[in-house]
Amino acid sequence: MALTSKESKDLILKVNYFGPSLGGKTTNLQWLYQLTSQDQMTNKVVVDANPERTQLYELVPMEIGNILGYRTRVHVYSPPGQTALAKYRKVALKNVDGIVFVADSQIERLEENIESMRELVNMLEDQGKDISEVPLVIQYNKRDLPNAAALSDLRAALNHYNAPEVEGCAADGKGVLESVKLVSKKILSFFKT
Ligand SMILES: Nc1nc2c(ncn2[C@@H]2O[C@H](COP(=O)(O)OP(=O)(O)OP(=O)(O)O)[C@@H](O)[C@H]2O)c(=O)[nH]1
Ligand SMILES: [Mg+2]
Repeated sequence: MALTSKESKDLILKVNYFGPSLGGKTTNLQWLYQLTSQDQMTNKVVVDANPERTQLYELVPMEIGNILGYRTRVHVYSPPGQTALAKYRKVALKNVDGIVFVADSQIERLEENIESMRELVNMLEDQGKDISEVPLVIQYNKRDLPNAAALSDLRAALNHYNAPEVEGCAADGKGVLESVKLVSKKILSFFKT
């Protein structure tokens, strides 16, 4: 969490979308970009050059209003999920305030979800953080697909942290705003205490 200056009372929350490649992180950000009206947009969005799979990261800066007297903005990052691009995920996790883990609900991707969650835990540990102390929301995405695993199975495999959960279909914008709102709320509740 960055206080840009005490005098101006600007607060910037850094939220990172994490999860296996092709799970729907960029799709979430595309919706956030669409849903954020121009006057809430604090800066130009950074869009990755590759439309298919993220190579570096995307960023959507959003203004969420005045909270506790602070002009509060959320910078939402989506790094690449491809296994080979772990170094960019690691960089994007620096000084993170909150995480939305985007799981791919498809049954055949269960292992990749687990592996991605394991990587997240380890990367946070490398920063001296315990995942259970980081504001986390788990979005079970692609609920529209016929091969989606049962929620109870996904929960048992991924949510060992009592994290709030969202059922998503990011392709249709479902669960997108709810996820970012939930994680912002969690971050701010930590801030207040
Ligand atoms: N059926 C379905 N398809 C989805 C959903 N969300 C995303 N997709 C599709 O899944 C594909 C991958 O989505 P991306 O948002 O690019 O995935 P990503 O997690 O950013 O992938 P990386 O950048 O490689 O990490 C795209 O073709 C999306 O249209 C969903 O809820 N349902
Ligand atoms: Mg992406």
